[in-house]
This record gives sequence, structure tokens and C-alpha cells, in this order.
Amino acid sequence: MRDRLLLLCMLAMPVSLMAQAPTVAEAHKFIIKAEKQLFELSNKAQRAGWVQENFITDDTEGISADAQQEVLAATTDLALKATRFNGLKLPPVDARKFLLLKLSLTLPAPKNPAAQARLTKISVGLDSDYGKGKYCPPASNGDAPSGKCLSLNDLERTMASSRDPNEILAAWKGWHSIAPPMRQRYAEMVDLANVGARDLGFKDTGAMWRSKYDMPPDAFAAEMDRLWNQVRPLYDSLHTYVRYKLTEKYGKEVVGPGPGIPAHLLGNMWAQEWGNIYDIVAPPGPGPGYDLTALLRAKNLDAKGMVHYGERFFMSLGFPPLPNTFWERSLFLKPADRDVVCHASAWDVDGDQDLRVKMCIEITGEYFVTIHHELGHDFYDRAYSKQDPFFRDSANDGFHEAIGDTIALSVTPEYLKEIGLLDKVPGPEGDIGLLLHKALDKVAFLPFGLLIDQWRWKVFSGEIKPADYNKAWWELRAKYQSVTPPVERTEVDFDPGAKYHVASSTPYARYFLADILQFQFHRALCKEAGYKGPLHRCSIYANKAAGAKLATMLEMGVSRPWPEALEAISGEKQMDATAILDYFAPLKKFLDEENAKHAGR
Ligand code: X8Z
Ligand code: ZN
Repeated sequence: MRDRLLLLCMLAMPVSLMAQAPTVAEAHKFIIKAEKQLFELSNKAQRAGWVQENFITDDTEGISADAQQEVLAATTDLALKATRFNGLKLPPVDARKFLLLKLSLTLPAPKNPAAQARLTKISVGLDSDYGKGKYCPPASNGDAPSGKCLSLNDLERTMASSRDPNEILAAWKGWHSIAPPMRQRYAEMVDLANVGARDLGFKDTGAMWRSKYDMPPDAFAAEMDRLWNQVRPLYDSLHTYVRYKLTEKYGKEVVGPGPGIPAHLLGNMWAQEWGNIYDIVAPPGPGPGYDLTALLRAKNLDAKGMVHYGERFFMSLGFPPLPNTFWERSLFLKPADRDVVCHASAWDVDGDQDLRVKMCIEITGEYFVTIHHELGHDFYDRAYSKQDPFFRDSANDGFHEAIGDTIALSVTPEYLKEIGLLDKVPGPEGDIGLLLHKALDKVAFLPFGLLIDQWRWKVFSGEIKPADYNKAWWELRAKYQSVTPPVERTEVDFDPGAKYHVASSTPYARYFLADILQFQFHRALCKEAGYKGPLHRCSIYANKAAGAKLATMLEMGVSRPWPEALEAISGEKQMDATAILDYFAPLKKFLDEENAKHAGR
């Protein structure tokens, strides 16, 4: 009845006051204006975020949260207003920009300012708490604190190098003790973000995250499963082998009788990459013939020197050098006198040329790889900077994470010889060692890359309730990684929060995709370079044809659906794990033979 009255009123109104049907031209004007506004606001938030993560104080947290709230409020408002244009047939460029606008937030929020302020306060606060996290062990003679507190870098060094199970366990427990205070705020944040996601038309925040891949969210989840099933036998072979070797080293009392591996024994705080325990699992024989950490130290390299190696690799492909401001504004070393978020990150503060990294570099092979990873982000950022602001992003987030890692796959013995870090290229007799070392990082990572968002997707959907956060976490750790908690855990603990990306709400499926994609990119670029030998010996260093191919894809940004970007670099339209399987094929054979020898023991 009311509706009919309304209609009558409208008929009586002058045309100029009636809600007009939206036009394509209006939609264009709307999205161009939105693009400009959000670009400016997000640059402001980037700058505030940089200061907050580099100088963690209550004030910088407040400034960053305010700037983020402005982005959140404007984006929410624009995304809701944009629904007015739903159903219009727009030119493809504008249609894609509308889609990207709707998907652009990682943590959406309800429309009201108080809820938005609360959400940004929590999310910035959790990020800062992670950055400030320290473990202050009790003095050896009692329970009183010893006065010396350990940072994550300190504790990670112990995890990587100690072979004393008690010492490793203390470091593991110490770091995980930073997370319980995050638990309640985390649950509150999940609820707030879910309201925002539903307002935008998504089932929940997890469904929104899964909608960012140019396919329906359920299809994306199925795609992740498909890729995981492709690589799972390789992971199983590696896990079985490593478990056997760890039992040889530490004994059954430490490793335990079950099929899992206690999470503290794998050389990494989160058991996500296992390269640091290469010495424990190394096969007999010559091995890789070198140790990258030792080579870097023998050259007396400092942090900047290592970054220069990475920059020169990109330059050898035809990319211009990094701007001077990169060297002036980046953070390369952990400051002694203030709290920073040491978790490595790359920044593009003005969405154009103000590229930076923020890292607490140590002179190790592991950091050498991370440097290439971060530079990959910066070179990608610059390559797409000619695109319209909405398109200044990677084809999908897995692409962003894969570029620097692709380059790092070209850090072969041949490359190290060419740049003067290694005297003599070892022969193929050391290849199993070389491959095993790589697999400990790249193959071991796969289930970890998958499970973080399996946990978060279920948290966002409500399938995992706050009362089961930790239990569900360890169930997924067991299911995918076959890794077990080193000591009993309860719901007082909040072990997911001890991982940076959970505390900072950075989606994680991207790293799983990147682990698959980097091998696909590597295989394609090696082909472009005309390389014929085994993939693990291919380096595209100084190959301009490969560089041009890579640049073509990078420059596209997110202007087209990701399968087109993948096609531009590889000729393939599907993500495909056969490249990582090809790469490790000789190792798989070795692992299966070794495992057969020990079967049933
Ligand atoms: O977070 C990172 C990068 C920054 S985007 C250092 N990575 C993941 C992690 O550390 O958990 C790279 C590999 C996986
Ligand atoms: Zn990254």
C-alpha cells in the first residue's frame, strides 16, 4: 500500500526531483572520482602505516588507525553507493574497476563510524603487538625475569641453529606466549569484519577473500584443493624422509611414536620452511658443494650489499635501477632502540616511485632469498605504475608473492659463480643435495601455505568458534602438515596469533599460490631464454628475452583477469603444479627409494 502511495507521489513530482535511472556515463564519472579519492586516501594511510610499523608507539598507532579508518569509511560508502549501477552494461574497463572497488578491502566494516574506528584500532593494535612481541625468560635460578628479553629475530636464530631440543622448545614456547592477549580482540574483529562483508553482499569475510580470483568463491576453494592434491604425494615423500632423519638424530622420545613431527624440530618458528635443518637430513655424498650463508659471510657482505645483489639481478633483465629514495628511506637493519615490525615487507608509499623495503636483515642465505622476494614486490609495483590506480596491483595476490621468488630460483651455482660469490660450480653429483635443500623450503611450505586460510575461512564462516580457535588450528596443522604441538596446548593459547599474517590480517592463500606459480614462471622464463637442461640449474640472469617477457606481465597489473596475465608469461591459462613436480622429479625418486628402505621401521 505504502509503495503505491509513493508511486503516486512520484508521478506528481517534477521530473528533476525523481530518482533518475543511472546511465553509463554517470557510472564512468562515479568510478573515476572514486578511484582518485581512494588513491589519495590510501597513499596517506600507507605513509601513516610506514611510520607506525617503523616507530611503534601509541601515537603512531593512533595516526595509522585514523588514516585506515578514512580509507575504510570512504571505500564502504563508495562500494555501497556503487550498487546503484548494478545491472548496467558498462565498458569492460569500468566494469572491472567497479568489481575491484567492491573487493578492495581486506577487513570490511559496518557502515557506522564507531564500528569502523573500533575495527581499525583493533587491527592496527594487533599488528603493533606482534611487532613489539618479546619473550623475557626467567633467570636460570628461579622464576623471576632474567631482565634480558628476546626478540623474534633472536628466537628464530635459536630455532634455526640450535640442536638442543630443550633449548628449541623454550624458544618456541617463548614466542608463542606473545599471542594469548590477542585472542579476544581477534574474535571481536572477526565479528565486525563479517558485518561489513555481509553489507557488501558476501556470505562472510572469508567468502569475500575467496572472491578476489576472477572466479566464484567456491570454485577458488576447489582450485586450491586441486593444486594441493597435485603436490601432496611430493610433500608426503619429503615428510616421511625428514621424520625418519629426525628420529635418527633426536630419538623416538623427542620425535614421538605417531606419524606427525613436533613443530619445534623443523628449524623454523612456524615449521613452515625447513631449510635450516638441511644438515640433519642431508643425504650421504657430496651435497650441494656450498653453503650460501658461508659464501655471503666470506665476502664480508653487509645488509645493503646483499640488497644490491638483488637489484643487480633485476637490472640484468632490463629493469631500471631502484631510485635513490629506495636506499635513503628503506629500513634494512633492526634498530637497537625502538620497536619495529621486523616481518619483511615491501612498500610503494605513493603508488608510483616511492619504493621501499622494511626488513631486519641478517647475513644468511635465507635472508638473501627474502631480499629477492621483497624486491620482486617493488619491481612489480613500479612496472604497473603507468596503469590507472585501481589497476595498480598484481594479477592476483599470488602473482605479487611469486615474482621475487621466481628470481631467487635463478640463484643457482652457475649464477653464484658468475657474480663472483662461488669459485667452482659443483657437478651434477651434488644435485640431490641441492634439490633437497630447496624442497625443505619450497615443498615443506605447501601445506602450511594452504592451512592458514583454511583456518581463517572457517573462523570467518563461524564453523570454528572462538572457544575452539587453538584446537582447530592444531587439527589443521595435523591434517595438512602432519605436524604436532611440541607441548600440550589449551584454549588459553592463541597459536595462530603468533604468526604475523594472522596478527596483521594479511590473507595467506597468496603464498600457497605463489609457491606453485613461481615454478610455473621459472619454467616459462627458462624456456623463453632457450634453456634446455634441468630446471634447478637454470638461471635467467642477464637474459633480456626472459626479462621482457616478465615485464610484459608485470606491466599489465590487475587490468585483466589473472589467466590472461598468466598466459602472457607462460602461454598457459591455468595454475599448474606440474612445474614444481618437474623441478623436483629427481628428488622424488630419491626420497621414495630412501623411504622404501626404511618402511615399517
Ligand atoms: O610474509 C612473507 C614475506 C613478505 S610478503 C616475507 N612470506 C611468507 C611468510 O613469511 O610467512 C614469504 C614466504 C611466506
Ligand atoms: Zn611478499
